[in-house]
Amino acid sequence: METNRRTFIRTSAVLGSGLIWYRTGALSLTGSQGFELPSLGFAFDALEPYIDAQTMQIHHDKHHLAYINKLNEALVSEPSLNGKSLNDMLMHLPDLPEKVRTIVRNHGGGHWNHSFFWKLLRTGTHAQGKLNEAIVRDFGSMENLMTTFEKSALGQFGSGWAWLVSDKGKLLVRSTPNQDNPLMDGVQVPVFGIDVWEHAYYLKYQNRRGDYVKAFWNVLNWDEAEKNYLGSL
Ligand code: MN3
Repeated sequence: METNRRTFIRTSAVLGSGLIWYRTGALSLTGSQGFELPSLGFAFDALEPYIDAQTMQIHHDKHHLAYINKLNEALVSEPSLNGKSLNDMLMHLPDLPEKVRTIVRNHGGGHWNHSFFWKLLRTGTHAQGKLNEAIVRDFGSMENLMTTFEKSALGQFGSGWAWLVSDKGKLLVRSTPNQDNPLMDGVQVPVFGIDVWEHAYYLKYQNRRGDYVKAFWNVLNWDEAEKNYLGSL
């Protein structure tokens, strides 16, 4: 009995210090020692009725956090990666030690993609500026971009993401499976993307991924997309 209790206390102490270690680690996306869940930046119900509050809460507080925890757990065993940025690791996956490569790809990819995605969600913005000009130049019209993007999001079999990417300023639509992202190819810069895992829409839209993708246009933060595009030039 006493032994069990002592074991319990010791285990709690270890878990406790682990939590402190995560909390005091480097900031999200800028270091590999304890990545942290970034704040969503808006209320869970801010995107209603297009994306419901319960989906946002579970998606951010449970799914995104789980990617971060798994990533941190794996990196504890690989101190050679201390101080490397997540971008750097994702852009050079083949250079990573094999024992953490898949975890960084899946869970580091998950952390990057979701951190990117939250900033791209806001109602009431409109396409303008250089990005809007480039969309008309490369797709002919906004309608054509939307159709192409929706097709890509619907055509991604199973879980994944659809993206608008900039390849040195030229815009392209593509999709990636699982938590892969365009950084992993090392050339293209994501301008915006949509999470088409079922956890992103199933509570509200069930099997109707197409309705969710169409609703996305109402919550896409074009100001953030413009920033991403300008950063790619
Ligand atoms: Mn997701």
